[in-house]
Parts: sequence; C-alpha cells; structure tokens
Amino acid sequence: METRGVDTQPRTQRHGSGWGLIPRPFSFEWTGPTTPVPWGRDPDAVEVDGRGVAVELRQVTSPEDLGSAAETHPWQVREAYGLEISDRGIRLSYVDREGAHRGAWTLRRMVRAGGGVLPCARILDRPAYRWRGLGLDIARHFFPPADLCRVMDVMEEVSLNVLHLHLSDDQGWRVEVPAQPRLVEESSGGAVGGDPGGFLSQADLALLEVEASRRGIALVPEVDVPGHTHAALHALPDLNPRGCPPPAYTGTEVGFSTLSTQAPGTAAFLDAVIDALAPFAAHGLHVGGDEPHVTAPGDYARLVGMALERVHDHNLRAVAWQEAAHLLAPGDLVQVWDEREDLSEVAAAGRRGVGVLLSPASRIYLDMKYDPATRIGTTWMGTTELRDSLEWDPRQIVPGLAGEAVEGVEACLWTETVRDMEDLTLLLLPRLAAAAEVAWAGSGVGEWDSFRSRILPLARSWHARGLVWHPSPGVDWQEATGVTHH
Ligand code: TNX
Repeated sequence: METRGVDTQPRTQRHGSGWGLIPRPFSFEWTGPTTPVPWGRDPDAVEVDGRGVAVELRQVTSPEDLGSAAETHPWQVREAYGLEISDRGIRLSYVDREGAHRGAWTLRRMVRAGGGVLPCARILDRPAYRWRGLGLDIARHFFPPADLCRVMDVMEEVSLNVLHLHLSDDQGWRVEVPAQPRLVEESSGGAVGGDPGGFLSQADLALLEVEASRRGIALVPEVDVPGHTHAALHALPDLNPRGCPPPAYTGTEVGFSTLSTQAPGTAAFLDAVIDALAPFAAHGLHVGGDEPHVTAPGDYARLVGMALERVHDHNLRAVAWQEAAHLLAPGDLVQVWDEREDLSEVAAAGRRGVGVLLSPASRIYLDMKYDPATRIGTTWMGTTELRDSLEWDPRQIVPGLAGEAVEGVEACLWTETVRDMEDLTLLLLPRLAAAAEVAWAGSGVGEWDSFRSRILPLARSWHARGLVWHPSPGVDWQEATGVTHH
C-alpha cells in the first residue's frame, strides 16, 4: 500500500532512478535524500492537481546553461529543460517555452509519484526524437473535439507532441471542405457498422489547434488518397470515371477504392481538400498513399504526385505512408507501418533526406488485440502486449537506414472496432505510455523491469480521471489504484 510522508531508502529503491517517470529522462542524478514538496502560491507555481508547487523559472540562452555538457541537437533544445530539486527549492531551467512545458510535466509526474516528497535530484532532459505522435482514425468511427481533447490530455501527460488525424476513409469523410460541401453533406453521416458519424468543421479545426498548442501538441491532418476514398467517390459523382457514385460503405474491407486519373473531378477535388487542410498543417500535411490495391502503378504515381505538388505549393511538408516512399522529396516524411514489406525504398528515401517515422504494426498499432480475449481490436499483425510495445528500437526496423534518418515514432489507433471513448482508452492505455517512452527515450529495449513500476503513478492518474485501461500482465495495477481488475 502507498505510504505517505517523508521516507527515503525504500521509495528510492522502489522508484529506481526514474522516480516513477514515464518517459524516462535523459539523465537523473541524485544529489541528496528526499525533501517535502514545496507547496506554494507564488506566480511561478506549477499547478499539480489543483495545488501549486513553488518553482523558480529560469530562462537561459544556451543548452549548456541547463546544467550539463551533454551534446544537444538544435532541434532538441526547444524541448530541453533542467530541473534541480533540493531542500532549498525547485529550479526549472529552459531555453524555449516548450522546454518549460515539458519540465513542468516532469515535475507534475514526480509530485504525483512521491506521496508528499520529492527526490533531491538534478535532471537534464531532452527528447530522443522530435516527432512523438499518435495517429488517430476518426473516419471509421468519429470522435468529436471534446473527445479529442481528452485524448490530448493523455498524450500531454507523457510528453507526446503530434496528433495525426486520419480524416477520410472508405466509410466516412470527417472534415469540412468549403469548396466541396458535398463531401460532408453526403459522406459524414455514417460510420462502420452503420454507427453514427460526424465531421470537424473549419471552426472545430481552429479550436482543436488552440487546444493542441496549449498542450504542446501539433496537429497533422491526413487526407488519404488515392485509395481509401470510397466516401469521397460516394459524395462526388465527378470523381467516378462513369459519373455514377457508388452507395455508402459501412464494412471494414480495405484496398477496394481508388481515385482515377480519368475522372473529370479528380484534380479539383485534390486541390480543394489540400487547400482546406493547409491552414492546419504547419507541421505537415499527410496525403496517405497506403494500400493502393486497385490503382495501377502509373496512376498511383500521378495521383500521389498531384497531391504532393499541391502540398509543396503551400510550402508545406508532405507526409505519406511507406507505399509512397519513392515519390517523396527531401524534407518530406515517410511513415512506416508494415515492417514485413520490402522497405528498401524507405531506406533510399532516408538517404536522400526524407525523414522516417516509425509506426511498426507489430509494436504500436494499438488496434491490435492485447491477447486473443481482448473484447475489441484486430489481429492481422498478431497480438501486442504492453511489453511488446515497449521493448523495441526504432533504429532497428528499417534495414540499411541510418539512425539519424529516424525522425520519430507514432502509435496508431485505427477505429474499425472502436465505438466510444471507453473502447478507445482500452486500446490506447497502457500501450500509449510504452510508445511515449520509446519516442522520448529513444528505445525501450531492456526497460521492462523499470517501466513496469514507473507506470504505476501514471495508472493512478488515469484511475483518478475514470479512464479505462487494459490490465496488462507484469504490472501490479492494484498497487497503483487499490482496484482489482477482472
Ligand atoms: C492498415 S495502416 C491500414 C488501415 C487499417 C489498419 C487496421 C494503414 C496505412 N492502413 O487502413 O485501418 O491497417 O489495423
């Protein structure tokens, strides 16, 4: 059971060097025993569960001033911070506001883990990868902005920084495109299995962007082309070469729909959609490109090429799934999902300056069942337990790819079987914490023994908010929450 008040050695050992921290900081050095949390109300207080913790905030100009000589890449400096905790107080140093944000979250996690005390310690921290994402499919089932904010709360708590929204697929069109109003009029009402649909208006996107940025998160919108476009073909007759739109689709097959170079409306459609998403794509506009099973290779290259050109015309970075690796330009980003496929085009893209984002389905496709008994989810890539999501190294997935080309890690949640928030958090948690650990610390190999105790304070915080999660084996969930899962 949780003990309260000042204790030293036992807790020190129990929390190891991480003091209940997920993600694990770059360096954590004990400088003394524990000290009581300095609750306070000064203007610089960091809010923790409704109370203030007194913190001295110190903005510095160079990463060396954060308290370590460790080499820090320029892109890491933005999110880097130093935390010094002693019996004289807490000091949080940072170069950029984002670093202060990450540091405040580390402090919050430590306070929650500590039962009234903090370790006297010096922490220097910065992320291993700059893109630490969650890809969420709101096309198969729709989740409105309020739900997306709850998802972003969970992301923020583990310092994830990209929410990639999959906004269109065969079963639904989920975003307002002012120049093509029929897309949401005709194709947003339904979802998989005949469930109710919905869509994000332009105003919703603007609101979400504000909410995301408050949490240190960037939005990345995705329109998936040329496959996964049945909902668009249904809404817009002139996307069909013969002009007749197919009926709406509510099943879960993939790879049967395609845009066509022969249809009169294709170019105008691509331009309208990309123009509508561009204002919300400062960090990248995802054009999909996956599973083009019924698109001839020449047409595929032309259609993806048209989309990429429009994205580049907006001076934006394009993101696409691995099937489009050969079409991407330096500065773009390729997202790997099926590591069983030949990834030589991904490695080649990495060599010419395309960033590589790792979402290996066997590790962090969070729609995979945990075990055969999981009540929802799929199994096409097998089952994935918490430990599988943790113990892998993103630099080992693509043969022949230099480690520096790995720009990030993104867990994906496809929602064919996910109908409400309870379903969603059951698949997301606890595996999202493992993805976040890999994404911030660089790799999860060999981390299981420490991770399975570091996750307890996080579970306590999920529990306090009433979130449902899967009780993966190997973790003493009851110790965290006092609740026995069935
Ligand atoms: C593959 S991943 C897909 C999705 C499915 C998912 C289900 C990818 C780029 N395409 O369309 O929803 O598998 O796990």
